Amino acid sequence: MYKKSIDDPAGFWSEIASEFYWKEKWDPEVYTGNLDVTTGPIKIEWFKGGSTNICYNALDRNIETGNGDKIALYWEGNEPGSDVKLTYNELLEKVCQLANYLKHVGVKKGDAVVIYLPMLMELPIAMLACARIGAVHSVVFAGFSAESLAQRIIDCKPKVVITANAVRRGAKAIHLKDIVDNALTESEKSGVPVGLCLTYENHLAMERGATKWQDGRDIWWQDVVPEFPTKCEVEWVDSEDPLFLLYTSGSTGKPKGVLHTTGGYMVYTATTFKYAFDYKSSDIYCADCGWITGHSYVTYGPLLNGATVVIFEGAPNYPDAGRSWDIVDKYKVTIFYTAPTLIRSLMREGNEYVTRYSRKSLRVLGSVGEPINPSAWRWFYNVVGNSRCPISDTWWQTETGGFMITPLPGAWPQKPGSATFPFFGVQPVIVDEKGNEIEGECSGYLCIKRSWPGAFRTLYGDHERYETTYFKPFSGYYFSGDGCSRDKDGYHWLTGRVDDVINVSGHRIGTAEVESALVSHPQCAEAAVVGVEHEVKGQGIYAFVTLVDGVPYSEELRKDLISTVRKQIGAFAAPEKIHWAPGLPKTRSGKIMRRILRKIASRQLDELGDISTLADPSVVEQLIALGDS
Ligand code: 6R9
Repeated sequence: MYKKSIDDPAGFWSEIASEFYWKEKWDPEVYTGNLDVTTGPIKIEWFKGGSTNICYNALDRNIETGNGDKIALYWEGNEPGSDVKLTYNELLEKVCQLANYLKHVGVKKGDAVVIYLPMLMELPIAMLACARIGAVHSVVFAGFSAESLAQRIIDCKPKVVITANAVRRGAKAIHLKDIVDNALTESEKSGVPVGLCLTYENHLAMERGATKWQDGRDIWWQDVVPEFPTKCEVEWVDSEDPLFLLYTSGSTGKPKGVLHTTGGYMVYTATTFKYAFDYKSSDIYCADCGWITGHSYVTYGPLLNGATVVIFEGAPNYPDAGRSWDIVDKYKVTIFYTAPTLIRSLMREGNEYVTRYSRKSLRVLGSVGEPINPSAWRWFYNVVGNSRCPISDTWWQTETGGFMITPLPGAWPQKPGSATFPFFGVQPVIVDEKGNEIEGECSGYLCIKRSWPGAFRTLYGDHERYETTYFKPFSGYYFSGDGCSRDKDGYHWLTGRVDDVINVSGHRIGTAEVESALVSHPQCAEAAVVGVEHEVKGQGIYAFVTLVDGVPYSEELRKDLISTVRKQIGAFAAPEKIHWAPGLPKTRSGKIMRRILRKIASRQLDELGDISTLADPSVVEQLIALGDS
């Protein structure tokens, strides 16, 4: 199949795409459009001219083939014992009600809708409702601060923001609606007023009476949505019409609005889900729902296959570190997809939390978000999977839409820590600094030759940045931003980001975003942020901070700086360490040498390398001396 996918991409993908419902077939003459990424302007198109609807394919199509009474979603609440389930029929009804409501308030094809919801059923419901009417959803992770949410609202100008009043995670309740209120005030000040904030009352976390309210703008979901009809006509959209935007971090301060379109994304997420997890119709699938994963492998990929999905609202260590395996036994989960950071944190708690549960339903395990270190891989394999479940270590990105390098369970021998081989249609290459492809055993920069159906099509409102960031660094290829090595057997080993992006517990954070949050503090003159190895989170944020002249260092100021970052970006981006820096190592042209800062942060002081090109080499000594303060 791999060979066919490379030799004849049009034939390979059109055969698969034909299994879906198309209102209008694509034009076979042009359907692969432009797979070519060797010459600009980059314009990737798949199944051009075809019209379809991803919500129809995920729900109606499965119902028509007799799966209406099958469970589509199980929801497990934060508190053990709180749960809800929805069949495909019920899910479709809920999606249609919301879709009808959105139409009623004037949302049309192509309009943006921002969704700021925690892991409730309403999150996939809201995405599918938008897709049904051709609206473009933009989900903002509910760990983002008001300022980050505002920035995203200002960029995509939604007609509606959908949120919940609060969420419980572990023992804490987080008042989401307050965050949205602040974001909406902010966006209005910047000339982007949002007229409607549809708020789901999550009464297990907070009663409606306690929620701050702005009459005229805020509407309770439960008061309006259930009044609408449970059937809603589908809006047929072109294959290349936008499906969603998802903002991700790059190496500058401004987040990038990654835009995915409909047809190719649909075919690709469904196919990757099916093969990389060896999906069978009897499977029960459970996933951790970070960011893009919540789109491709909680909502679209699984539902397009007619799968049963378990989503979990809470924290994996609540009430204790056995919660994940409790869920596995409760729902007889067969495929469990999670992140290395979670595996490492549970590993530290000891095996008893795992072995207390049977886990005998498990069949396939999956990992995503960052490189999985071999010791965590072995623990996941031996302890969680009882040495009998293959691990799909799936390498992919928000930009790629779906899995790019991944094992196919059972198809070839695994190596702990390697994502193994490319998925169908994907041609990874490793290039050196000059952009030359390197063959055989090697390491370098990971690029992809030619396009694949799930690829993103642009950065919203900034096609030039799309080309410069991804297609200019190594001419003729898509550049992933990751380092990679290939061993003598051809296996791929991802080595982490090579750009200014830090991966904290699988969350992508740009160093520039954290730096600009720090320097917004009136007493901070300059900041330089690097990633350091972290036992549980994979990487932690380490910030070098220069204060305004005359301001003394203090513990209070350190705390204040950290809380500035929490407030501006979100708690997940809080620096692990603030390192006072009277000066930063700069070249004569004023460029901060992060290479040196990385070495100081990780205490690899004998590997500082050449520091003679610095404008003032003595700052290095100073920084080392202050390192333990
Ligand atoms: C899906 C997702 C993308 C970055 C990517 C890489 C890292 C993701 C990985 C992995 C090694 C894996 N990454 N999966 N590294 N092995 N299996 O995480 O998307 O949030 O856009 O992050 O995550 O560094 O470039 P996104």
